[in-house]
Parts: sequence; structure tokens; C-alpha cells
Amino acid sequence: MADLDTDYVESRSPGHGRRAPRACFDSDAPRLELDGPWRFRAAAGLGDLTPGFEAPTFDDTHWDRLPVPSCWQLHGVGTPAYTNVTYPFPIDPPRVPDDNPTGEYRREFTLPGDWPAGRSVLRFDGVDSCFAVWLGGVRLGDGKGSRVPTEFDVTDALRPGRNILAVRVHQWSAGSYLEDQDMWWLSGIFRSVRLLSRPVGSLDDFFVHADYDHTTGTGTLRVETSGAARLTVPALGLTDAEPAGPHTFEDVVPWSAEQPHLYLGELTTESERVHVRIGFRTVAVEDGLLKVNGRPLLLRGVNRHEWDPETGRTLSDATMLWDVLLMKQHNINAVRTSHYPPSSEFLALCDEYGLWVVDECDLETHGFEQVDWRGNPSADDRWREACLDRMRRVVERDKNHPSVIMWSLGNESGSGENLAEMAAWTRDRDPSRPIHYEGDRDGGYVDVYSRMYADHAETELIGRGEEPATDDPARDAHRRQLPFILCEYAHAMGNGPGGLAEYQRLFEAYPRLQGGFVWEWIDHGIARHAPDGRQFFAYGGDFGEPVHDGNFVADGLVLPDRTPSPGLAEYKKVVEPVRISLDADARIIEIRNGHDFRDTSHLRFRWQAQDDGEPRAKGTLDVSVLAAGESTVLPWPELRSTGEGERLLTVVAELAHNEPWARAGHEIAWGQVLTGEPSKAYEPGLRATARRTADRLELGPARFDPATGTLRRLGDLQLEGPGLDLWRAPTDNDVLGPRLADRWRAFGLHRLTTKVLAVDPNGDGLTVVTRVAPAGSDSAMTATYHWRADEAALSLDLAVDPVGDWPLPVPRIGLRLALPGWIDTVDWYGRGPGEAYRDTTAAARLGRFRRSVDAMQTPYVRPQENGNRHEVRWARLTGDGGGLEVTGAFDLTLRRWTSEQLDEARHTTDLTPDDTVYVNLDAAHHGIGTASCGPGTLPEHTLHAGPTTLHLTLRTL
Ligand code: IPT
Repeated sequence: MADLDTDYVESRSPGHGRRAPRACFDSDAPRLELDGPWRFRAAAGLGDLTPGFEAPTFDDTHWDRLPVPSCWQLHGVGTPAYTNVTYPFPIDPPRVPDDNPTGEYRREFTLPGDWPAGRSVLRFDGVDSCFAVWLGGVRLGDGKGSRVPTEFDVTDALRPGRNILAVRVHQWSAGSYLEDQDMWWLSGIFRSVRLLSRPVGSLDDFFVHADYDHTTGTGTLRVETSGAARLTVPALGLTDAEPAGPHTFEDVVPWSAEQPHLYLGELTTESERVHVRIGFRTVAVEDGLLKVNGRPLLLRGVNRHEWDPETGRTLSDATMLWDVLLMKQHNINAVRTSHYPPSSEFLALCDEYGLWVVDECDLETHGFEQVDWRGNPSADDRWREACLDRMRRVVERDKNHPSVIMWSLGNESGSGENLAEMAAWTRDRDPSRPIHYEGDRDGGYVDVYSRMYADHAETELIGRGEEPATDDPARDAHRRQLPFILCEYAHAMGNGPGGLAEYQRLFEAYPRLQGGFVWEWIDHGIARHAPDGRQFFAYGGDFGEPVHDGNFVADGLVLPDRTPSPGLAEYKKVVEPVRISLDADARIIEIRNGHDFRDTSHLRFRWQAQDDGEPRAKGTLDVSVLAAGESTVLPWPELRSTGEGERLLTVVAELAHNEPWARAGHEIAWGQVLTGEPSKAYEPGLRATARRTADRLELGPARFDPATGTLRRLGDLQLEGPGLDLWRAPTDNDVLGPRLADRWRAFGLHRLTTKVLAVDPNGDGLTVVTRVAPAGSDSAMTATYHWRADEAALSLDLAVDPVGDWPLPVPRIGLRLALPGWIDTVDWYGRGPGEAYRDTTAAARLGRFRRSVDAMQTPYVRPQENGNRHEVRWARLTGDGGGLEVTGAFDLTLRRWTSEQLDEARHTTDLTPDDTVYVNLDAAHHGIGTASCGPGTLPEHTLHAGPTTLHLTLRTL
């Protein structure tokens, strides 16, 4: 009889026929990996199912194939859809649309002849969003909870030899109401499927309790097992011991994210050896602080979604390792697994390489906010079991990972009794880990006060314990005793985030502020190709979704292909665990070890002295080993400076030896200081007189347009401009939040016109006055250009003065000029090597750098202002035809398209070089901020329209 019962789809029940949740572990018991190509048929909905597809005799040879694991929308079946908060279907729980894409999967496998007697378990690590399973035509059950495992006991259905597994997966189900995370809606069997032999006498489950007493250095080990077993941990001297102990060990090496020491062992039964990895650590909230092993933590974290631009939420082991290595290499020490438990393999890597993990339940009901939380499952008893079930499955699966230091109930699910019950169950099951949920603002059932996107000022108040009172004094008093973390902050969408350094200063100043998790690790762009074959990354709306949230899905510190964005470089510098401060007046170097646990014996310190960016002397510093929290002061080394130019001292801390996550020499931290006066730029000496004829206006090596006073040629170099430029292609932080970019456009900053008021050649050079203003407004900027020259060089004094009202910040104040397209390289002395704006400068050090024009661009998923190099002293823009040298003090961008083209582009492939290089030489920029979700640009980084000057010298090369 065809099994077409689909009632489970719209049932709130988490599933039927499943085994109780338990730990995920490796053992020597046989297993059969069922990943690979499966037969697949895409059905439009529940009315389009294949009767009898589960029968072993069913002929599927005409069906397509689909890899397992995978997300079917990334294999041409249906299309991805992105919404942040909004459910992409009517809110009518537990019902879902009739249009419910359903995948019918089949695969055959052969049970090995030596498969042991005992039980067999079929394990699904992740199926989105709901499924039913048959083995040999026998229905095993059904399940929901996309990112938590589901197991079925298949002992009775399993046959010797050939077996047929059939799975029906539905895109939408009642479970979808609990999975409204800010990410692509993707479906399918997206994590591995395995058949596990559970031989007679094997272990079903175990729970490792490995506590560390920091006052005595004693480790206490207790392993609860579901049945009789023996425990062997050679490095602890345990051989075939009773797992329950408790076993105490003097002087164990504790586990921390900084030094992730694992003791490898085995639990053995008569039929199985189970691998265990033990990390001794004790997590506690004590004296209002979150502590591990007696020390308060400073979380330098990121929110990590699982993402790959080709395979979506199906990640290879190599990709997970890549994430961990990149994080470790960038001084990141913590991950919040937003907003669901990741693959178990990822947590195993966190145990091994060392990252603190806040493990979050697969629960988000954010879309109910849009109906004033009416019917929110968190507060509805009928959803109680579904909520609790998810929590149990995370805790049971992940309880043996030392990296997991907190459980999180979920994200953005409002409030309600079900959350409180999830917390209560968790506390009872695992009292060793604090509980997190940002939605519990009063700390009624959680152990830390957690917020998202609180601005700097409020964060500081919280740091002082002076956050605004609510109307419940008792709850206020309770909350004020809790440690504070920002579970999300510094929204890394597009260019930015700005303001990171200012947050970190607060975290380091107030003990209650224990750091946070940048939103977020990776841009979830989907790799696609333009008609010309170039790759770009798609975002919301690119698949014709009727409801979508555009590029809000691209807000990570790494681009979709995991290229670190400038935001990651900035974060690495801002959170560096060693602070190197150089004092030019006192001529001292102060080094502070900001690790929570680790001393500095793994580091070596190097210094380098530069004159105008040219290395002059270098050496190593003899720094005594500093314990965590200790500092030392050293005298300056002998700099051997020539005394010429701008003198710099740079000190770096780098790995002295290879670590599992980086090689010796990998840089951890640095400090830099100017040790002398800035150098004097070249100034034209002789004052050439400007000469004007009917069709010519000349000054030294320069030729200007006689009518407009625009520079057209310098020596042999053709150019256009420079002219006043106030515009930038709005960043995501300009566009969203308070919508500054809309104000800019309303004011007309993107359509300024220029009126020439004077072109005045004189004995002292050439003076050109222009008035730059938008149509329909009497606000303007007067730009006055004073040009002077000798036979070799041209100098410019620009004065910009606002006229009328300028009631808004301006994007930039500076000059834009156009150079021939053969210019392909830039050398500069200034901050670099990466992009920097006034509130994202921490990672940019002074030095000499070289990049191609193309490498000066940051290919943000949605094109926007990028690539600025900050505080440049000189730049040489060169190519086969010669080049141009610019000297002064300016910010520099170069690109092969205009800001207007950048502004119009929706994807990187919309930008095509023409035969011009556009150069911006700026006196100032408006900061970047993080207004796309969070505070905007801080007052000190706001660019107000005001009198501005810029002095430059131009020479051809
Ligand atoms: C917050 C969400 O928790 C997170 O998933 C993500 O959507 C982030 O915003 C923005 O990218 S919720 C928001 C209402 C603060």
C-alpha cells in the first residue's frame, strides 16, 4: 500500500519513531556512509507525490540524481530565497503553503556481510525542513529540526544484502515556523546520512564531566555511561578504569581556547571502542563575571553561519577547517553558532584548535514580531514539545565538547514559557554550562546579560552597571549582577564595520563587558556567472523572490569565497591579545599580555626603524615572558636613523614556533609610532608665470583649459581634472538604518554641477574659482584652486568653503581626476596595505606599499565605496606610459570606473573598466559606522561641511 500519509508536515510534533537524542561520537563499530548520489524526484507539493516510491521494487531508473548531502536549490531544483525576518509564507501556524516543494530521494545500499549482530541506527545529521523515512518499504518515522540530528532504529527493517532507503523531504513544514533565521531558505538532506552498527554491548551515550580546580590545579573526571564500560586515558594514567570515578588528577593541563589541551582516551565495552577527547575546564558565572578556570574571559568573537557560495549550508571538512584557521589567524577566540548548531565536525575542530563556543539551538521565530508576536510559538503551549525537543537534541549531541562553554536557547524568538522551560531542562541536564538567550532581557532564566547592537554609549553605561532602570527594581538588581556580552555587534555588511576600536576600548576598560561577537563571519553570497562568464555573488532578489531582503545576507568579515575583507584585518588588529604601545616622548615600549590564560613564551618580538618608510634598522627585542595580564616596559633600541624624513618605529609580536593554526613568524600584534617630525614634501621653487593665449593656458609644465581652468596636461601626461568631489557610492551603512544616503540624494550631492567663477592667470601662478552646487538649491561649495609651478612640478592649494546651509554630513571632501587607462600600478607611502577610513584605521600601518590598480579594489558583494588608502604622504601612479607623482597629505582611491558607475552597479560584474583610471585625492571622508544594523558613525568621525584645505604637488614620472 502506498504510504501517502503526510499529516506530520503540518503537525507541531517534532517527529515520530525517532530514537532519543544522544551524543555524537566516533567508534570502531562499523558504519556505512550513505552520502553520494541518490535518486531524486522533485515534486511540486503534497498533491504531487509518487505513490509507492518507498517500495523496494519501485523503478527509479528514470529519476534524476542528486548528491547527498546538498541543498537542492543549488542543484537547479527550485530557487534559493532570502528573507531576514519576514516569513516567505502567510503566518498561519502550523499550516504551510500548498506549494510545498518536496524531494523524493531513494538509494540502495548493500549491508556488508560482516555487519555485527545487535542494533542498527540510521542517522541524519541535517534535513531541511521535514522528512519521512522508509527502509525496505517499512516506514521508520518522520522528523523536523533541520540542524539537529535525527536517528531511527532500523534493526527490524534492515536486511542482509540489498536495502532500499527512501526519504521524502518537504521544504515547508510546521517546523519552518521555528526556523526563521536570517539566511537563505534552502532545502534537502544537507548533512550526512549514515548507518551505524550498535553491536550488542555497545555504548549508547556518555557524558564527560572534566572539571578543573584552578586553585589547586586538580582535574576531576567523571564519565557517565549508558551501560557498562571501561575508561582508558594513557596520559592520565587511567587504564580500564571505572568511567564514573570520580577520578582526580593533580596538575592536569587545563583546556582553554588559548591552549586547547585535549587528553585522548577510549571508552571500551565488550564490543566497541569509543574515542573520547577530554578537556578539563570549569565554566562559572561568579562575582558577576563569566569565568573559565577562575579567569574572566574577554570574548573576541564572531557569529558564524554555515556557508559556502557553491554548496550553501553543506560544508566540507576542509571548509570548516578553513574557517577555524582563518579565525585563529585573525585573533578571534570565540564563535556563536548563529543561529543553530553547526556540523559536529566544526565543534571537534573548535575543541582541537581552541575556540570558545556559544552553541545555539535551532530556534528562531522572528517573523512573529511583524504581527506583534501574536501566536509566537515560544509562548504557546502547543509548541512546547517542539521547542524542548530541539534544545535536548543540541545539548545531547554536543555535551562532550570542551569548546562549548554556553548553551544558547535560540535567537530572536520573543519571549515565553517555552524558552523558560528549555532553560530549566538544560540547567538540570547540564548544570556545568551557563545559559544564554538575548531575548531574556531581565535575566529571568539566563545566566548572562546579552544584547545585540547596543551603541557605544549604552554599552559604556552597562559597563558601569548604570544601564537605565526598568519598572521592576528586583529584576534590575538581578540583571546588574550578570556579566554582559554583545551577542551581536559591529554589523560587518559591505564596507566596515566602523567603530570596532571604540567598542574594544570599552570592553577592555569595564570588567563587566566581556566582549562580544561581530555580526557576522561570512557573506552568504551565492556564486553565479554573468553572461560573459565572470563570476559574481548573488543575493536576495536575484532569484526572483517576491519577498526578499536584498543584500542584507552579505554582512560578513569574509567575502563569500572566504577572502578576508578589510573588516577582518581591522578586527584582528583591534582584538590583538598583546598590546604594544610606543611612547615617542619617553622613548619606551610597553608590552601588555592581554591573553586570558597564555603567557608570551610562544611569541617573539621584532622591531624595525624606517625613515619615510625606508627600512633603516631592525632587530629583536628581548622581552621576558609575561604571564596573562602582565606588562613590561622596555627602552627603545638604537634606531640608527639618518634623521632625514619621517621616522617610524614599528614593533611586532609574532609566533616564535609553528602552531597548529599558523606558522612561526605569523604576526599577532603590532605597535607603531612616529619618532620625529613629518618630512617636508617637495615644493616647487621657481614661480612660473601663467601664460594665456586664445586657445592655451600654460603654467610651467602644465596646460589648462583656458575657459574652465581645468588641468588637461602635465608634461606628456594627459589628464582631466582635478575637480571638487563630494560624492561616494553609498556604502551599506550609508544606505540602511537612518538612511543617510537618501538624505545625500535628496540634497543633490550625487548630481552636483560646476560653475566657473574665475580663471585668473597671474604672476604668482593661476587662480581658478568654481562654485559647485546641486540644482534647485542655494547651498554650494566654493572651490578655489591656487596653482603654482616650476619647470618640473605643479602645486595646488585648494580651499573649499561651504555657502548656505549644509545640515547633513558629506561623504567626502576632495578632488577627483581622470588619468589614462595604462596606469596600472600604485606605490605609496602612507597607511596600508589595506583599505582604511577614519573609523576603520586600526589595521593600517604607515609604510611603503605597492598594489596594482585592480588590487586596490575591495569587491564587496554589492558594489559600493571601497579601497580608500588613508593618510597618504605620496603616491606614484605608473604604467607603461610613465606616470604621475602626487605629494601632500591625502586619502587615495583609484578605480577603473567612476563613483557614479559604482553607485549604479548591483553586482561586481556590472562594473567594466573603460580606458580611464579615476583617482580621488581627498582631504577628508565621512566615517563608515555600522548603521546598517547598529550605531552610525560616531560624532568624532562625522564629516561636516566646513572650510577645508588641501595642498598637493604633482609631477610626472
Ligand atoms: C539580528 C539577528 O539576530 C541576526 O540574525 C541578523 O539578522 C542581524 O540582526 C542583522 O544582520 S536581529 C535585528 C533586529 C537586530
